[in-house]
Amino acid sequence: MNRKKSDTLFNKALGVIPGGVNSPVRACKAVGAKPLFIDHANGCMIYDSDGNSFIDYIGSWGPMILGHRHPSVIDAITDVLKRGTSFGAPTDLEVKLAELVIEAVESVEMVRMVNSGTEATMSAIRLARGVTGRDKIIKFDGCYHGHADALLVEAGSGVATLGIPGSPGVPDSFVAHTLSLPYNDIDCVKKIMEEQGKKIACIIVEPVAGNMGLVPPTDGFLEVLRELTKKNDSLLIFDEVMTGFRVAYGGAQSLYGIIPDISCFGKIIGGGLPVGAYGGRRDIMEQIAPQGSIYQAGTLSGNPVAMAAGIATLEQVKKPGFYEELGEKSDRLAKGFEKVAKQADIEVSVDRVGSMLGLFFTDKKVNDFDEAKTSDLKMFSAYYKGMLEKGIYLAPSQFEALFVSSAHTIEHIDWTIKAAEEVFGELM
Ligand code: KE4
Repeated sequence: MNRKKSDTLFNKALGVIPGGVNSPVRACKAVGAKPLFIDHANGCMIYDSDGNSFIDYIGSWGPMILGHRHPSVIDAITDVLKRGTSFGAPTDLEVKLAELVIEAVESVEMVRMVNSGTEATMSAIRLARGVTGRDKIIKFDGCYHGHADALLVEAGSGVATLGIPGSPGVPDSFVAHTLSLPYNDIDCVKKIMEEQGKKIACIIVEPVAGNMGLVPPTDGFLEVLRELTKKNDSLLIFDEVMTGFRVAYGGAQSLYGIIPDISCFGKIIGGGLPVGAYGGRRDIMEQIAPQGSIYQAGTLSGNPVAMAAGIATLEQVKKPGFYEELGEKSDRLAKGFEKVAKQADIEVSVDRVGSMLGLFFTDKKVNDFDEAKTSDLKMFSAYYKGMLEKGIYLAPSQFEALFVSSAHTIEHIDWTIKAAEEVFGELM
């Protein structure tokens, strides 16, 4: 594959941006590759600076559930630009997006817009600590909630990808109150909550983990978190930055029938522009400044251009049948991967929740981070590179998920399965 322009751009980028990228996982270090520089995208296709084209399963790491440049999103952005780009004052658009989120997610009675998933979870943690007057928090190994200091403990995604234990620059005192437990380990959570429950401000969890690869919750796990937080007057925070409006219109909480106290959102609600949000019960959210005393702020929070993109996106995904059709395509892909791997006698564990897919090179079901880390990372790298050569753009890390959009057609799905069949054949 000709990648001359990407390599030239990467060399330039390396001189002016740390690692040549503005987010670590994009550097493709984990798979021993260099990043392609993207020129443009349309629908489910992405085109690099050398004119190579790919079927895109990263989708900007989740936001592009409609595919790239969906006409309704582009129109909405174009229209709002006639009004301006940022006022630092309330607009009708942020009220509209808030109403859409509240209408979609049963547990959310009020919502605050921020500019990233990191801001959303960081603010949710501060809110939980402020409301409960407690300091300790529980997260789970392999879950990634953004790069706020208190949450960079045993994190997934880029932290796991790069094998960074936590991160230098985070004082021990900043994570002294953070307990990280094995995901899906009900007995461990029960034990810790029995011992320390009354000191725990909140449990924050990815209801479907997407940052250690895709790891769904095992039966009863989320229910136990809900029960134990209620029993101890702790708050349950669902980090739905990735799963929100991805796995269902009401998020993972609607799939599993759990009502968390606070939910975090991002990605899809911004339609490709920088948006995060956190929301929940009115009595909790009313404690956020300026209504309450728990502080959180942001110059560009509720930015009208970003709100317009988010509104246009949610108005599309709420249409009847959207998630059913997306699920059918995603199921076809998951089953296709399993079939061609089996034909090539390659051990893979494929999982799917909605249009989030995961593929581990292992013969066992992956239920937590330790198990995810035992999968064959070398095999993953070879698979990643092989698929890229065949025009399939996958996340350059075993510890990420794969996203199907409504712009992917059956032909794109079948083309991808064919590519996997060839790659698995070559791998053997
Ligand atoms: P951002 O600050 O990157 O918008 O969101 C942080 C975040 C919070 N919670 C969950 C469940 C997330 O998945 C994320 C961010 N996801 C990663 C991909 N796994 C973003 C990609 C990147 O870091 O470049």
